[in-house]
Amino acid sequence: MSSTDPKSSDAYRSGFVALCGRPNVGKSTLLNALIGDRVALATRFPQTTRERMLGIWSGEEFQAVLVDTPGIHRAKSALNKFMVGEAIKGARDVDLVLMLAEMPNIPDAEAAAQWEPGPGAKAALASLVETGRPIVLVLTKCDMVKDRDLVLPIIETWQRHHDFETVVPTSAVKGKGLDVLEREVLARLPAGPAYYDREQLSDKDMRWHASEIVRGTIFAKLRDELPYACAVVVERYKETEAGDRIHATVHVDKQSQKGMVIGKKASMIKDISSQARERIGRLTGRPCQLFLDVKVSPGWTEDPKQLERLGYADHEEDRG
Ligand SMILES: Nc1nc2c(ncn2[C@@H]2O[C@H](COP(=O)(O)OP(=O)(O)OP(=O)(O)O)[C@@H](O)[C@H]2O)c(=O)[nH]1
Ligand SMILES: [Mg+2]
Repeated sequence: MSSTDPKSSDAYRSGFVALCGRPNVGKSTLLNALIGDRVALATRFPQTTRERMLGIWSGEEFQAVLVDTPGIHRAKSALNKFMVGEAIKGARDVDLVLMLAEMPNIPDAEAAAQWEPGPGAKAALASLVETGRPIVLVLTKCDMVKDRDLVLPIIETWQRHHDFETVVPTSAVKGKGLDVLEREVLARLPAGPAYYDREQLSDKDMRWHASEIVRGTIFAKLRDELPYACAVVVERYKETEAGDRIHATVHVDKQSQKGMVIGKKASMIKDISSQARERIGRLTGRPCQLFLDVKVSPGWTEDPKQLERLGYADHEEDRG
């Protein structure tokens, strides 16, 4: 490596940065906005992210390995307990935690002065403080507030709850505040070489992304009818000259849900398949053939053995 290579230069900074917070606050959307590609599944439904995923954010002088985590919430089922466990583990060994909290939708200055974070947000903060890592508070969805003057009192209230490194108001969908966030993150990364190739965007392989894309497509089309009932397992993924051939199984909880996923004259499953195929193709840059099977796996979200079989297993990752 030559001395002009930024990877070997002393000025180069790198580290792990966790994105944590309550479900649906915009963690995955922010990760996608920072790295400039839709690698993490982000939907309007809470508890979309189920496992930790690394998004690799490389700039000219830094590489921040972003750890997308599931939302922190009071978990009941085995699946949800697994998800919250993933979130806390995601925050444990990082250089910096970004705690994301939604900018509250408040009408006026009086309401802003009286606003307090809810019990769920306070509990999420408490579990992050316990990790002992430095925490930057990121206020998300600031495009939703009409009056910018309402942001300051919210920042001040949050600061009474914890001595945050700093607080950054953002809007991932409008790209606002991301340059400030970049500076604040960069200032807190230790000097060091890149952990990953700078072209790489995530630590997961296409098999994993394909299953997430199919799950996301099902969420978008059927989520109101199919709450948390589906898991997608890619059985075979073959790359050929003509494109990728993917066989996947959609696992649902009940027989009636199988009917919904398949639809009348298989119209729903065909729709899901063609949309997912297109999105997978966009990510790989190659055409793709997708074959979906639907299987009933009763009670899978409650059964640790089935969870493991469907890919939700506790696998500790080494750093770097
Ligand atoms: N208006 C607005 N909506 C946003 C912004 N960021 C995220 N959202 C929306 O918030 C919803 C949740 O976004 P996600 O990124 O999936 O949230 P998450 O925190 O990863 O959610 P879980 O993985 O379920 O915990 C989606 O509908 C996003 O489009 C933003 O900056 N502004
Ligand atoms: Mg998410």
